[in-house]
Amino acid sequence: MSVFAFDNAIVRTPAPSVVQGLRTGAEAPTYEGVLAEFEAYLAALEAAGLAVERLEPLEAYPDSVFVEDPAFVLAEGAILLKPGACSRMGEASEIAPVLERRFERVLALDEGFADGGDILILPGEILIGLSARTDKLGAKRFCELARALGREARAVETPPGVLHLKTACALVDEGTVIATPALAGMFGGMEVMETPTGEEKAANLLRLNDTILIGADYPRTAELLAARAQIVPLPVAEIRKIDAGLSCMSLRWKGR
Ligand code: CIR
Repeated sequence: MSVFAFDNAIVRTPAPSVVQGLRTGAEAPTYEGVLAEFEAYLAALEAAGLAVERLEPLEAYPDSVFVEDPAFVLAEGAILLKPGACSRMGEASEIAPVLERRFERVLALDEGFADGGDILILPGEILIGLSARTDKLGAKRFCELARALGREARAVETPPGVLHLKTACALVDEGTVIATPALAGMFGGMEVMETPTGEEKAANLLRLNDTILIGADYPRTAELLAARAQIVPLPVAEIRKIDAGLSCMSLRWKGR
Protein backbone atom coordinates (compact mmCIF):
# COMPACT_ATOMS: atom_id res chain seq x y z
CA MET A 1 0.00 0.00 0.00
CA SER A 2 1.33 3.41 -0.90
CA VAL A 3 2.31 5.51 2.10
CA PHE A 4 0.50 8.50 0.62
CA ALA A 5 -2.79 6.71 -0.04
CA PHE A 6 -5.22 8.27 2.42
CA ASP A 7 -8.97 8.11 2.81
CA ASN A 8 -9.49 9.61 6.26
CA ALA A 9 -8.46 12.80 8.03
CA ILE A 10 -9.11 14.67 11.25
CA VAL A 11 -8.89 18.47 11.41
CA ARG A 12 -9.73 21.01 14.10
CA THR A 13 -11.35 24.39 13.34
CA PRO A 14 -9.08 27.23 14.51
CA ALA A 15 -10.30 29.18 17.53
CA PRO A 16 -10.13 33.01 17.66
CA SER A 17 -7.17 32.55 20.07
CA VAL A 18 -5.12 31.29 17.09
CA VAL A 19 -3.85 34.89 16.74
CA GLN A 20 -1.82 34.13 19.90
CA GLY A 21 -0.31 30.97 18.43
CA LEU A 22 3.39 30.41 19.12
CA ARG A 23 5.56 32.28 16.66
CA THR A 24 9.14 33.33 16.09
CA GLY A 25 8.29 36.23 13.76
CA ALA A 26 6.99 39.68 14.65
CA GLU A 27 3.59 39.67 12.99
CA ALA A 28 0.52 37.81 14.28
CA PRO A 29 -2.02 36.42 11.82
CA THR A 30 -5.66 37.48 11.73
CA TYR A 31 -8.34 35.01 12.81
CA GLU A 32 -10.31 35.53 9.61
CA GLY A 33 -7.16 34.92 7.56
CA VAL A 34 -6.29 31.65 9.32
CA LEU A 35 -9.90 30.50 9.12
CA ALA A 36 -10.01 31.15 5.36
CA GLU A 37 -6.77 29.18 4.84
CA PHE A 38 -8.12 26.36 6.99
CA GLU A 39 -11.38 26.19 5.00
CA ALA A 40 -9.49 26.08 1.69
CA TYR A 41 -7.28 23.31 3.09
CA LEU A 42 -10.26 21.28 4.29
CA ALA A 43 -11.89 21.57 0.85
CA ALA A 44 -8.61 20.39 -0.76
CA LEU A 45 -8.46 17.32 1.51
CA GLU A 46 -12.02 16.42 0.48
CA ALA A 47 -11.28 17.04 -3.20
CA ALA A 48 -8.30 14.67 -2.87
CA GLY A 49 -10.72 11.93 -1.76
CA LEU A 50 -10.48 12.03 2.05
CA ALA A 51 -13.42 11.80 4.44
CA VAL A 52 -12.69 14.57 6.93
CA GLU A 53 -13.84 14.69 10.56
CA ARG A 54 -13.90 18.28 11.79
CA LEU A 55 -13.35 18.81 15.52
CA GLU A 56 -14.63 21.76 17.54
CA PRO A 57 -12.30 24.72 18.12
CA LEU A 58 -10.46 24.93 21.44
CA GLU A 59 -10.12 28.53 22.59
CA ALA A 60 -7.83 27.48 25.49
CA TYR A 61 -5.23 26.17 23.03
CA PRO A 62 -4.21 28.77 20.42
CA ASP A 63 -2.23 26.24 18.35
CA SER A 64 -4.79 23.44 18.50
CA VAL A 65 -5.67 23.84 14.79
CA PHE A 66 -2.30 22.13 14.21
CA VAL A 67 -3.77 18.77 15.06
CA GLU A 68 -0.80 16.91 13.59
CA ASP A 69 1.38 17.69 16.62
CA PRO A 70 -0.30 15.91 19.58
CA ALA A 71 -0.86 12.60 17.75
CA PHE A 72 0.55 10.20 15.16
CA VAL A 73 -1.68 7.92 13.11
CA LEU A 74 -1.30 4.91 10.82
CA ALA A 75 -3.73 2.34 9.45
CA GLU A 76 -2.33 -0.01 12.12
CA GLY A 77 -3.12 2.31 15.03
CA ALA A 78 -2.44 5.65 16.67
CA ILE A 79 0.14 7.00 19.11
CA LEU A 80 -0.82 9.76 21.52
CA LEU A 81 2.19 12.09 21.70
CA LYS A 82 3.44 14.62 24.27
CA PRO A 83 3.87 18.05 22.64
CA GLY A 84 7.09 19.76 23.68
CA ALA A 85 5.75 23.33 24.07
CA CYS A 86 4.17 24.19 27.45
CA SER A 87 1.16 25.95 25.92
CA ARG A 88 0.42 22.87 23.76
CA MET A 89 0.76 20.02 26.26
CA GLY A 90 -2.98 19.93 27.06
CA GLU A 91 -3.80 19.30 23.38
CA ALA A 92 -2.91 15.63 23.91
CA SER A 93 -5.71 14.99 26.40
CA GLU A 94 -8.13 16.80 24.06
CA ILE A 95 -7.30 14.54 21.10
CA ALA A 96 -7.05 11.31 23.16
CA PRO A 97 -10.80 10.47 23.15
CA VAL A 98 -10.95 11.13 19.40
CA LEU A 99 -8.15 8.61 18.80
CA GLU A 100 -9.87 6.09 21.08
CA ARG A 101 -13.06 6.47 19.05
CA ARG A 102 -11.40 6.24 15.63
CA PHE A 103 -8.63 3.63 16.13
CA GLU A 104 -8.72 0.06 17.42
CA ARG A 105 -5.22 0.39 18.84
CA VAL A 106 -4.01 3.51 20.63
CA LEU A 107 -0.57 3.60 22.25
CA ALA A 108 0.72 6.54 24.28
CA LEU A 109 4.12 8.15 24.63
CA ASP A 110 4.87 7.73 28.32
CA GLU A 111 8.29 9.38 28.52
CA GLY A 112 9.97 12.40 26.95
CA PHE A 113 8.40 14.77 24.43
CA ALA A 114 7.56 14.42 20.75
CA ASP A 115 5.59 16.57 18.28
CA GLY A 116 3.94 14.97 15.25
CA GLY A 117 5.46 17.68 13.04
CA ASP A 118 8.81 15.98 13.63
CA ILE A 119 7.63 12.64 12.23
CA LEU A 120 7.99 11.81 8.54
CA ILE A 121 6.60 8.56 7.13
CA LEU A 122 8.71 7.15 4.29
CA PRO A 123 7.94 3.94 2.37
CA GLY A 124 10.59 1.89 4.19
CA GLU A 125 10.84 3.60 7.57
CA ILE A 126 9.66 6.43 9.77
CA LEU A 127 12.00 9.30 10.69
CA ILE A 128 11.61 11.34 13.87
CA GLY A 129 13.56 14.58 14.10
CA LEU A 130 15.19 15.70 17.32
CA SER A 131 14.22 19.35 17.76
CA ALA A 132 13.35 21.95 20.37
CA ARG A 133 10.01 20.07 20.69
CA THR A 134 11.13 16.43 20.40
CA ASP A 135 13.77 15.21 22.82
CA LYS A 136 15.94 12.09 22.72
CA LEU A 137 13.81 10.19 25.23
CA GLY A 138 10.59 11.01 23.39
CA ALA A 139 12.15 9.97 20.08
CA LYS A 140 13.42 6.70 21.56
CA ARG A 141 10.02 5.83 23.03
CA PHE A 142 8.30 6.82 19.79
CA CYS A 143 10.55 4.45 17.82
CA GLU A 144 9.69 1.62 20.23
CA LEU A 145 5.95 2.31 19.92
CA ALA A 146 6.17 2.54 16.11
CA ARG A 147 7.89 -0.86 16.13
CA ALA A 148 5.05 -2.21 18.28
CA LEU A 149 2.75 -1.12 15.43
CA GLY A 150 4.97 -2.95 12.94
CA ARG A 151 6.97 -0.03 11.52
CA GLU A 152 10.71 0.66 11.62
CA ALA A 153 11.61 4.12 12.95
CA ARG A 154 14.82 6.02 13.65
CA ALA A 155 15.79 9.40 15.07
CA VAL A 156 17.53 12.07 12.97
CA GLU A 157 18.63 15.64 13.73
CA THR A 158 16.32 18.52 12.84
CA PRO A 159 18.74 21.39 12.01
CA PRO A 160 18.93 24.25 14.55
CA GLY A 161 16.42 27.01 13.87
CA VAL A 162 13.98 24.64 12.11
CA LEU A 163 10.80 24.20 14.16
CA HIS A 164 9.93 20.66 13.07
CA LEU A 165 11.51 18.06 10.78
CA LYS A 166 8.59 18.42 8.36
CA THR A 167 8.99 22.20 8.32
CA ALA A 168 11.88 21.39 5.99
CA CYS A 169 10.97 18.18 4.15
CA ALA A 170 8.11 16.09 2.78
CA LEU A 171 7.42 12.91 0.85
CA VAL A 172 6.86 13.49 -2.88
CA ASP A 173 6.34 9.93 -4.13
CA GLU A 174 7.42 6.32 -3.41
CA GLY A 175 11.07 7.07 -4.13
CA THR A 176 11.44 10.81 -3.61
CA VAL A 177 11.46 13.42 -0.86
CA ILE A 178 11.76 17.18 -1.13
CA ALA A 179 13.95 18.92 1.44
CA THR A 180 15.85 22.11 2.12
CA PRO A 181 19.59 21.77 1.45
CA ALA A 182 20.25 21.57 5.24
CA LEU A 183 18.41 18.24 5.45
CA ALA A 184 19.67 16.48 2.33
CA GLY A 185 21.53 13.31 3.31
CA MET A 186 19.26 11.91 6.02
CA PHE A 187 16.76 10.03 3.86
CA GLY A 188 18.44 6.67 3.28
CA GLY A 189 18.07 5.51 -0.33
CA MET A 190 15.43 8.09 -1.32
CA GLU A 191 16.02 10.54 -4.16
CA VAL A 192 16.16 14.05 -2.67
CA MET A 193 14.84 17.10 -4.56
CA GLU A 194 16.14 20.34 -3.05
CA THR A 195 13.86 23.32 -2.62
CA PRO A 196 14.86 26.26 -4.84
CA THR A 197 16.70 29.10 -3.06
CA GLY A 198 14.17 31.46 -1.53
CA GLU A 199 11.42 28.81 -1.50
CA GLU A 200 12.67 26.74 1.46
CA LYS A 201 9.27 26.98 3.17
CA ALA A 202 7.69 25.15 0.24
CA ALA A 203 9.17 21.96 1.76
CA ASN A 204 6.20 21.69 4.10
CA LEU A 205 3.95 20.34 1.39
CA LEU A 206 1.55 17.45 1.54
CA ARG A 207 1.27 14.45 -0.80
CA LEU A 208 -2.24 12.96 -0.72
CA ASN A 209 -3.22 10.28 -3.24
CA ASP A 210 -2.68 11.80 -6.73
CA THR A 211 -2.36 15.32 -5.34
CA ILE A 212 0.35 17.53 -3.87
CA LEU A 213 -0.89 20.43 -1.75
CA ILE A 214 1.69 23.23 -1.82
CA GLY A 215 1.82 26.83 -0.59
CA ALA A 216 0.64 29.19 -3.31
CA ASP A 217 3.72 31.42 -2.94
CA TYR A 218 6.18 28.84 -4.24
CA PRO A 219 5.79 28.71 -8.05
CA ARG A 220 9.29 27.37 -8.80
CA THR A 221 8.81 24.42 -6.44
CA ALA A 222 5.36 23.77 -7.93
CA GLU A 223 6.92 23.68 -11.39
CA LEU A 224 9.60 21.21 -10.23
CA LEU A 225 6.88 18.90 -8.94
CA ALA A 226 4.39 19.29 -11.77
CA ALA A 227 5.32 16.03 -13.48
CA ARG A 228 4.93 14.03 -10.25
CA ALA A 229 1.32 14.72 -9.23
CA GLN A 230 -1.57 17.09 -9.60
CA ILE A 231 -0.44 20.33 -7.94
CA VAL A 232 -2.94 22.18 -5.77
CA PRO A 233 -1.64 25.58 -4.59
CA LEU A 234 -3.15 26.77 -1.30
CA PRO A 235 -2.88 30.08 0.57
CA VAL A 236 -0.50 29.82 3.58
CA ALA A 237 0.53 33.43 4.25
CA GLU A 238 -1.42 33.62 7.53
CA ILE A 239 -0.53 30.22 9.04
CA ARG A 240 3.10 30.87 8.05
CA LYS A 241 3.10 33.80 10.52
CA ILE A 242 2.73 31.23 13.30
CA ASP A 243 5.39 28.95 11.82
CA ALA A 244 2.99 26.45 10.28
CA GLY A 245 2.62 24.81 6.88
CA LEU A 246 0.36 22.32 5.15
CA SER A 247 1.15 19.08 6.98
CA CYS A 248 0.26 20.54 10.40
CA MET A 249 -3.48 21.02 9.95
CA SER A 250 -4.54 17.37 9.66
CA LEU A 251 -4.03 13.80 10.80
CA ARG A 252 -4.26 11.47 7.79
CA TRP A 253 -4.54 7.74 7.39
CA LYS A 254 -5.85 4.90 5.24
CA GLY A 255 -8.71 3.08 6.90
CA ARG A 256 -8.84 -0.71 6.86
C1 CIR B 1 3.83 25.89 17.08
O1 CIR B 1 4.83 26.62 17.21
O2 CIR B 1 3.69 24.86 17.70
C2 CIR B 1 2.75 26.33 16.11
N1 CIR B 1 2.66 27.76 16.10
C3 CIR B 1 3.04 25.82 14.72
C4 CIR B 1 2.97 24.32 14.65
C5 CIR B 1 3.24 23.80 13.29
N2 CIR B 1 3.09 22.39 13.27
C6 CIR B 1 3.77 21.57 12.47
O3 CIR B 1 4.66 22.01 11.75
N3 CIR B 1 3.47 20.29 12.52
